[in-house]
Amino acid sequence: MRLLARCVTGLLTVSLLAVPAPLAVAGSTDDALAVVPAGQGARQEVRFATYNASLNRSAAGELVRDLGTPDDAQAKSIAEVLQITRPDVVLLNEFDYAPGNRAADLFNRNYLSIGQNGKAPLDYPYVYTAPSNTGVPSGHDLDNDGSVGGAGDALGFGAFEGQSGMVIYSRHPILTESARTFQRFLWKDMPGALLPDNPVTEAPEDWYSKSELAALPLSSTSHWDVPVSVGGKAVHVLASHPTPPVSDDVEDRNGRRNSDEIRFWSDYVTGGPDASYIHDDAGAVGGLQRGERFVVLGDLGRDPLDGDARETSIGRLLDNRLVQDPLPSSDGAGEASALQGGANADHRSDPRLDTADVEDLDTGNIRADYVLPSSTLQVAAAGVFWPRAGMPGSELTGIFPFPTSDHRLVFADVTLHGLRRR
Ligand SMILES: [Ca+2]
Ligand SMILES: [Ca+2]
Ligand SMILES: [Ca+2]
Ligand SMILES: [Ca+2]
Repeated sequence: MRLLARCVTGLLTVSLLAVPAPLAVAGSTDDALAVVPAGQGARQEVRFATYNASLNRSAAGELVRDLGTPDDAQAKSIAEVLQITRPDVVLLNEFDYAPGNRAADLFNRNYLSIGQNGKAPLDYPYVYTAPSNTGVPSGHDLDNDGSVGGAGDALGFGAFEGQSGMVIYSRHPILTESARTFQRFLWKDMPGALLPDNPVTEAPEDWYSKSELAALPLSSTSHWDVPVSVGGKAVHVLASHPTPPVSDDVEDRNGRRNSDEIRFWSDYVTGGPDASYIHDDAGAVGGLQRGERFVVLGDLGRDPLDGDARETSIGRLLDNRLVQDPLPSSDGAGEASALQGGANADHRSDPRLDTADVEDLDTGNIRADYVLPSSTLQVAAAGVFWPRAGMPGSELTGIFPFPTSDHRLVFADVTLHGLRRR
């Protein structure tokens, strides 16, 4: 059923290359063909993807209203990107949280399950979402501007509760009862936390008061460990959306929080003593057991070398020997960097690895979005959906103002041995 549906898209004709082939996603120079659905080869592969979909709205209830009918232009285009790339498990960042999974279910029903522009519909029987810290009032003056309230004083930056939350869609069963959330884990409880300093006082690390630190979570949205059962074996989806390391001053409070939010995953997957400080929202302590399989997904907001890089946590995560980096890339990102110029010209990272089309006067395009499988998983292919200008699909990525998102979908295909075909 699924393979049949995939064939009728007509785009998807290229077989996967053998491992290792992190840069060459498929044997084609055609960007549109470079994105091939997983699982068409002799072995069964599972495609994990992350996509900052910019499905956030300016007020509570707006996204539910937009998704309540099947005619929202941006949502249709986001769905089309997903119907071209066809992830088996995908995390969407910047998807407003609405209690009772309302927005998540409406997007599934009114957009993903309806073929967009002749693409085959997607069937995601399993959905996971949970509350986010974004927009939750802290009751404190966290940005030290002299007043309490507003997006900058929320537990995570946001105009209303749940703005720019997260959702996971999956073809494979989500083990919801075993999912762990770390929404309320306090930043101060991380040993060696990079707590910011108020530079006008003598005391160190005092941007936040004691009472503020007693209320301030590490997660600006949330951190989730959501196990997905693939062929009877669990793969832990480690989902987050750390605060962008911007909109602060010399105290670098967002940069420091971003860094520690990323470090959390490195400690979590290492487990043992490194993760003994971690406790989840249900009170369970510690990280993953050694040998458990996982995929880190999310807009981590940080290029390893460029933009507002802090030489700490993204490097620490990428260098963790339990993590592998399949270096997803695209021709479109390389082309965009050259065409857009500006800050891009001074970047050190390979522009083909970029995943976000950021303004080019100051930051330039960066690698912000990651799919990082555990080193115990075999990666068959990886890529970024960023077609070159004029190629099929480029109308969905576009240039500012973007028809979909300023971020691009990133995926990696992993082989799971002993997988039963569905
Ligand atoms: Ca304030
Ligand atoms: Ca100080
Ligand atoms: Ca740009
Ligand atoms: Ca770049």
